[in-house]
Amino acid sequence: MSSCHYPFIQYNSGMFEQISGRLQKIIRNFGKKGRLTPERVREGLKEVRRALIEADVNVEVAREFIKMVEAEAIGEKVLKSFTPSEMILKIVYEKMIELLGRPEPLRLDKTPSVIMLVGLQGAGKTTTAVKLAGFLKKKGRNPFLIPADVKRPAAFEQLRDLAERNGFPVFTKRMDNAVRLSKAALTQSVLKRYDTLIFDTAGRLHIDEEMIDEAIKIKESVKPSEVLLVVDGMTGQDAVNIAKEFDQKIGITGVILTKMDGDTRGGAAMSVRKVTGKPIKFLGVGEKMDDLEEFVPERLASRILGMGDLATLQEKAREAMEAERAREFQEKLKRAELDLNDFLEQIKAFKKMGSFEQILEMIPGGHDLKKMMDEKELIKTEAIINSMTPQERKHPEIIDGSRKRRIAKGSGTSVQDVNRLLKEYAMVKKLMKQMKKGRGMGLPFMRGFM
Ligand SMILES: Nc1nc2c(ncn2[C@@H]2O[C@H](COP(=O)(O)OP(=O)(O)O)[C@@H](O)[C@H]2O)c(=O)[nH]1
Ligand SMILES: [Mg+2]
Repeated sequence: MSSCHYPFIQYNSGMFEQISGRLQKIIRNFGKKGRLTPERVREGLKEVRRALIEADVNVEVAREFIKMVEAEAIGEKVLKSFTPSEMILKIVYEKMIELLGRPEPLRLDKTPSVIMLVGLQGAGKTTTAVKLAGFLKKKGRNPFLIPADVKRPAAFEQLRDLAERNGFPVFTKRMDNAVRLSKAALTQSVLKRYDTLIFDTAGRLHIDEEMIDEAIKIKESVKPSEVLLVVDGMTGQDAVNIAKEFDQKIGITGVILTKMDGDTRGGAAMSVRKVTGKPIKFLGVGEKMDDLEEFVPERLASRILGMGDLATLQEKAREAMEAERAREFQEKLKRAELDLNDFLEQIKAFKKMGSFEQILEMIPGGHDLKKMMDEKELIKTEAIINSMTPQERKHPEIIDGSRKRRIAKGSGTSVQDVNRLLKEYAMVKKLMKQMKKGRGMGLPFMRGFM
């Protein structure tokens, strides 16, 4: 396989510009030649860590992230067809995805389901409420917007105007008590058959008791399926601290990071899941109604790294690993020293290589080999081999009738099963011999891999 120097293409401008520029440079510095020695890994990762801290990633999170990447990079099987920088890029990308956390879809489990938006003033709650209504509408739901900020008439008008401009129903009754208003809205939604309610609650410039108390009361009375914190993604660690505090005081189910289209450094996005344990659900990426994205960790990680299509890189790594494993197997075949211990291991390795199965279909005896990879067969094979003595595993030819009965009994299988396994093993052994003599079929399927 030829080297697949991965093109370092800057693909996203604006968003995460600073952090992605830094990371690209550091990763490129791992170089195109040589091996990823532990020293080289540690040296480079020190810089990655510095870049993360500069991007306002939580210090603990940065430390842990580096530890994860380091463990993998040092333990990683060196892929000969990959340059050190490609290898590091692949690992950083995968660990970044892990750090961002698995996406958790909106929970809409009741009729009506209630989504409550909380957050500080200016975070983007009202805008996000209307964006969410649009998102839900596209999913075939029938959303209803509720302005639950009774103190500020402007807040009420802002939501009503935005909702009406976009054609979404909105609760227009004015009341001076947020809890009573919430209950009234809930009643109306049942009458009008709205299936998803979005509550836009009051925010403050800072977290204060009054706001928290009101949010808790609304939460208790409307029993939301989701309490989503809307937080300005540009504020880095502040965003994370706000999330922590809201979660402790009110209890949130997820986070929406807004203003990700701006010059955000990425710290909030990279830290919030790890620090709060709460999933990122959406990203706000602009002021327009369509500027709301469902959180997809792969996409966000690619943006933070400033490179497109990292999935292709992963695919290439997977292929290279398969090829190298196949090469190892070929070496063993050449030496014709495959015993029953290796046999089991090899069948398992084969099984992991999806593409291998098609190739097996094309070689004589390959079909039987493929059958052995069946999950049930594998369990049986393993049980049978485990019931053999080490001596029997190395020299299966000593297994006679009485030994077969003992092995069958010990493994909970039948003598026929034991016979079949021995036959399959003999077949593989024969393939090996042909291979060693350098004639016969010469395992053409292997050549395809090399
Ligand atoms: N660029 C950008 N601006 C946003 C985003 N979300 C909200 N805004 C803007 O942020 C400001 C405050 O939003 P608003 O919804 O009123 O915040 P609220 O006080 O939490 O309700 C408004 O000018 C919005 O247009 C976003 O994702 N990107
Ligand atoms: Mg508002």
